[in-house]
Amino acid sequence: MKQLIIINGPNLNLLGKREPEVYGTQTFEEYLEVLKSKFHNVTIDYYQSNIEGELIDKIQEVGFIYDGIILNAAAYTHTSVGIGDAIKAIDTPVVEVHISNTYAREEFRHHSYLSPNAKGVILGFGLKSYDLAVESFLY
Ligand code: CA2
Repeated sequence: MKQLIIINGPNLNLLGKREPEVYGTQTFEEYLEVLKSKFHNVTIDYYQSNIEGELIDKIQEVGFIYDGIILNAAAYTHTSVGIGDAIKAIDTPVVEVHISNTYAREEFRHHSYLSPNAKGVILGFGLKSYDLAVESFLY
């Protein structure tokens, strides 16, 4: 059985609780249950942190064991050389995910320090971006 992990960055713990017009009304925990039942032939673990170093620690911890990492580093996407370096340093492929279409938003969201080291990038499909990322690891 493939072992995947979803790693979410800062403020994504507020999903479903704030800014529903941008990020929707479902909490990530609710969505995760639906996702897990859809892909019952895959193990999907979940980790969220608001702290850059904790995200890097988790990437290093799973990055030589898991089959895939689905990473939404949220605002750190646009600022973190450290998370970009961590993705480069590990063996496990990383698919970068965003809920919103970052290219349709402010200019500062158009650049990612992660994308050059990611296997691929999926963005703009709401929470369905995560479904598509899981699927990308199945074939
Ligand atoms: O679209 C995405 O998934 C983002 O990674 C979300 C980040 C943003 O900084 C990126 O540019 C794009 C922000 C996550 C904040 O999540 C919230 C959720 C609910 C309420 C407030 C913030």
